Amino acid sequence: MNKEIRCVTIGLFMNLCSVCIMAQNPIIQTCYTADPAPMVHNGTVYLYADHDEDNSKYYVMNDWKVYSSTDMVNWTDHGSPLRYTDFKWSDGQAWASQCVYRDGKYYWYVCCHSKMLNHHAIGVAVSNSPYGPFKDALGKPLASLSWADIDPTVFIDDDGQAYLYWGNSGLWYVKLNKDMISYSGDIVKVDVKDKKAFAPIYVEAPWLNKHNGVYYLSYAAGGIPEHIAYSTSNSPTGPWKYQGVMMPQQGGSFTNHGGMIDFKGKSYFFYHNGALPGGSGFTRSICVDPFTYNSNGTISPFNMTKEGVKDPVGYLNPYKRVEAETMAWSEGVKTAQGERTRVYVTSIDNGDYIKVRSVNFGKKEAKTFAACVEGQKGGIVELRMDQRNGPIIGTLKVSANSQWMVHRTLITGKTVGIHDLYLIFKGKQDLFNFDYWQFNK
Ligand code: FUB
Repeated sequence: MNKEIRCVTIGLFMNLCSVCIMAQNPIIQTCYTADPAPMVHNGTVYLYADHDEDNSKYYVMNDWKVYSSTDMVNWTDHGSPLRYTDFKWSDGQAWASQCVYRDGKYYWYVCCHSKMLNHHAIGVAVSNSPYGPFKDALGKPLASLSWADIDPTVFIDDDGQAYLYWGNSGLWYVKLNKDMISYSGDIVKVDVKDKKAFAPIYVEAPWLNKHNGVYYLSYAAGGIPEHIAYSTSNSPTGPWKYQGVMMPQQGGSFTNHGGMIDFKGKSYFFYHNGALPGGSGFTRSICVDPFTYNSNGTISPFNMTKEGVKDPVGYLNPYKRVEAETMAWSEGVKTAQGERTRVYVTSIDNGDYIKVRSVNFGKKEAKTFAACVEGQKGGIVELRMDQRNGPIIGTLKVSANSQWMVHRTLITGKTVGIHDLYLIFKGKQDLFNFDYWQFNK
């Protein structure tokens, strides 16, 4: 997000501080993100996201981003391992996507604009790691019927059959082969005008998932501005039954785009809105809220919230290397990607801060704090417990113009137990770049 917009809004933000103390939404504050596609794999939630460039007045979207969390409150930025330029057939508009895991590989289905066709098409990139690098698997689009080919969603059923759904103003699906990069059978057009099956106006953003044996197809509906509606079925290909509105239109973005997961015994709905300062329909931000399925399988409508996920489903271990770009909330800072450090925190000025939640310091007091930083003008990291103005447990000095190196300081305050940790930056402007940190007992 644009730092100037942030500074203008900071006064207002401070006044709202009692409200925002527990603000958890939007979950990414370092840039604008949209069209969330969460993936649960091996105890981690990976979040594949679109990226709206700062100050955009239209869809200015060049790359896709990856984040991860194991506790649903702290999110680590893994940078942008895929850009539209990785698809030689594309000349821009890196729109909605979804990544799925199968047999040791990660398949990232995207939509972007095709030079040759002069409309969007669906492509697929593959990697051995959820963080990439990803490579265009085909060198051409996987599906390219018309301008409506956007918003791919992929679901693998318990019997191993994978389904690719997509479409704006219309909805199509096809059965993917086991290789996940080809399909068999006809592309089927779904009758979204069937009032018993779908919301009065199906628009886009389909998401297919299964919970307790029921298939849920959620989608953006109602024209613009959009709300999220859903339909259910006892089969991944319908017939569908329209069940109503899941999330009403709200939040300052004329689009919405959802993704549903179950993780560690709870259900979560990811969506986007325009809630960050400077936010709009073209500078969107991803949020997540927990929700519950009713005992009859329906979902009662729920609103977007600022609080987001109140209860973490895990703890952060401060005695292992923690990437500085792991945060529950931040103000002022941005992230960047470099060769040596991959992703790091940058654009750090006086008063900026990072909050990390649910940090488990254990039963013994921490003794030292170490951070890998690269000094620009130099400054201080104040370590505060539980609140922005909570007790200081240590202060780390970073000298100006220093190369990437590990700086250490003694911990002088009490740490035992589970705490929220605030890393508060003091100095002037452009203090340092920040790669990772770790406490020692
Ligand atoms: O992000 C670009 C487009 O906006 C997506 O493809 C749609 O779902 C809408 O969110």
